[in-house]
Amino acid sequence: MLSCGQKSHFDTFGFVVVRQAFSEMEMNVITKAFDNVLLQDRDGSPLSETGQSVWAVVEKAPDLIRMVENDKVFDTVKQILGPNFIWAGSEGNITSHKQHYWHADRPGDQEIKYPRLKAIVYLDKTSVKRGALRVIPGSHKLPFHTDLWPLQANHDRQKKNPIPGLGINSKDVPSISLESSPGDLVFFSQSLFHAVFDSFPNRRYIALKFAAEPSTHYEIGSLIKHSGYKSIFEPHPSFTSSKSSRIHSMIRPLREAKVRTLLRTLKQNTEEN
Ligand SMILES: O=C(O)CCC(=O)C(=O)O
Repeated sequence: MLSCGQKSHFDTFGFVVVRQAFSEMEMNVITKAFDNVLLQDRDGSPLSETGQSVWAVVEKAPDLIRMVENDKVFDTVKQILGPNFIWAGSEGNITSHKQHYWHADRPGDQEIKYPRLKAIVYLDKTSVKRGALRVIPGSHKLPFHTDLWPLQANHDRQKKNPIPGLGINSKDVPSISLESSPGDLVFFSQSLFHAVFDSFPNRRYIALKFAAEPSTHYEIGSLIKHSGYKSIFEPHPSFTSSKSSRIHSMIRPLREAKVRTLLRTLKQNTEEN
């Protein structure tokens, strides 16, 4: 559970860090499960120089699924997104790049209206000088979000320094670094601008993604656009066969959204014919 102060911090600045949400013992279990899933995914081969990304990493290991059911994750997400929040997938990453330029995961003023949340657990220590996630506080809100559009354009296309339209280098953009030790949980709005600089090889992290219950066709469309129809509407068998009421509560609204989408398509097709 977030305190009132932490919740206000999230609402105002777009992120909150829960320190030592997981104990050392829990982190040992999580790290071992993560390493196993990624090793299996590359068929036991050595890690490539370009790192590795695995979608639905959490869904592939019971020890990782337990993270999502944990109060520190589940209750916090519920506080931020509301009781009917949905599961929007997970990623396991071992990064090799030195930097990841400024971007919002769900950029644009329309996207801001639909709350989506990322929770990251870094499995290796990061610091200001060594690969910590940087964020621009308050950039999940309008009009600041659109004022920062040159950052998104630079991420999507040129990757230039200085940044066209802002005239400063990426590393000099005013921001704060969210240093992290294993066990910390970093929550941030997917509309928030974030970046990584001075990273190191084999930096490992697990990202859990959540969204408020979709209530409009735009929101359903956005989920499909960003996550893919299959990964949104066809949850992993480990989730559909789970005995956990928490896991089911996160995928149930998706089933309802899928039915609404199919009915709408059917109606459109009928009207066209
Ligand atoms: O590499 C990281 O720490 C965060 C990656 C990132 O930018 C993202 O998850 O969108």
